[in-house]
Amino acid sequence: MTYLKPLFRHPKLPKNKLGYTLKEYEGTISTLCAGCGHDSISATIVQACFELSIEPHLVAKISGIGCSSKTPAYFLGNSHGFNSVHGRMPSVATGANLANKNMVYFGVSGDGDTASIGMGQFVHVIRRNLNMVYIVMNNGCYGLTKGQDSATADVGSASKSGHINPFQPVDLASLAVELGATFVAQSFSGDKQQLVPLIKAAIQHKGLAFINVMSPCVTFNNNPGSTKSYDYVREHMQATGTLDFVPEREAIKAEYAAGTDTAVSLHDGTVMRLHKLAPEWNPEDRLSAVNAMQQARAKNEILTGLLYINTEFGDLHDILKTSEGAFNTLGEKALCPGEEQLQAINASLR
Ligand SMILES: Cc1ncc(C[n+]2csc(CCOP(=O)(O)OP(=O)(O)O)c2C)c(N)n1
Ligand code: SF4
Repeated sequence: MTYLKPLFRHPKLPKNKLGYTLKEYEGTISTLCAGCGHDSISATIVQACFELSIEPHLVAKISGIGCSSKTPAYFLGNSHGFNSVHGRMPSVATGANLANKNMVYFGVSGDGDTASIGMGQFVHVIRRNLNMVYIVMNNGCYGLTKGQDSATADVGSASKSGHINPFQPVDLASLAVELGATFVAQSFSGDKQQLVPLIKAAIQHKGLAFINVMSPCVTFNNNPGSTKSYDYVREHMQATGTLDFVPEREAIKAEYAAGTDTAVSLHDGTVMRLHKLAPEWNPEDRLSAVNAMQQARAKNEILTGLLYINTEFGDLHDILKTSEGAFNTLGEKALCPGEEQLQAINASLR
C-alpha cells in the first residue's frame, strides 16, 4: 500500500529505546504507484530501524536509478542519502563506507539496476564483502521506463503487453551465494512478518547482506502470465523457515522443538533463531543452500527466508586492515605520521 503519512500523530505512539517514535524513521510521501511493492519494503525498513533503535543520523542510504532507487526518499528522512547513477550504487557505497565505517549502510537497487547495467558492480561488491544491507526490489521489469522485461524475468513469463520473455533469468540469490556473499536472503514485499526480522538480521550482520525481495510492479507486471505478480508470488512462495531476531542481552523466551531450530550468533552478540521448515537445509552450509535453491527452482517455487549465512569472514575493513574510526575523526598525527614513517614506506617500495 502506498505509504501515506497524516501530519497528525497519536500522542502516545510507542517509543523505542532512544525515545523515538516511528515518525522519526519515516521519509517523505511516496510518489510511486498505489500498490507498488516497493512502498511496502520502505515501510519494513522503517519498522526494522525503529525496532533496533538505530540513530537515524548514523544511517546512509545509497541507491541507483529506477522506481526502487527512488524509495530512499520515502524512508529514514533524517538519514544521509545519495541517489547515484544507474547500476553504480555499489561503488558509491564502497567509497562512503571506506570513509566512515561507523554507519549503517543501505544499498537500494532494482533488478534492472543490479542484474543488467550494475551486474559488474554487484559481483565485485559481494567479493569485497562490504558491510552493507544490499536490497534488490525485484519486479522482473524496468518499472521507471515503462515495464520492459528485465534480466530477472523468468523464461516464458508474459508482460502486460502479452510479450513472452524468451530468455533465461538471472537468479540473483543463487548468484550471490555462488560469488561468496556472507548473508543471502529472499523475501516478498507482501510478507512484512518475514521481511522485518530479515532486515534486522541483515543490519546486524557484519559484511554484505543481500536481500532479494519480490516486489510486484502493479502498473506494468502484475498481469496473468507474469511470474512476478502478487498472485503468482503468493502462490509459489516456499519458506525455508521462520526467523526470530533476538537483540543483544535479551533473554531467549521461546524454545523450539529439537531438530527443527537453529541459532546463529552474530558478531555483536545478537542471535538469530531460525525455525526450520526444510529439515535438510542448513543455512550455514553453502552447498545445502545451493541445493535448496536449485530444488525450489526445479519446482517453480520461490524459496524465501534466510538462505545462507557465514559469520566467519571479515568485512572489507577487516580484509584491508583499515584504521579505526572515520576519516573525518583522524587527527593530524594519524594523517601526517612524520618523516620517519614516510622514509620507511619509501624504503619498502624500493
Ligand atoms: C545509464 C542509463 N541507462 C539507462 C537509463 C534508463 N533507465 C532508468 S531506470 C531504468 C531501469 C529501472 O529498472 P529497475 O532497476 O528494475 O527499477 P524499477 O523501476 O523497476 O524499480 C533504466 C533502464 C538510465 N537512467 N541511465
Ligand atoms: S511503475 Fe511499477 S515499479 Fe514503478 S512505481 Fe509504478 S508500480 Fe512501482
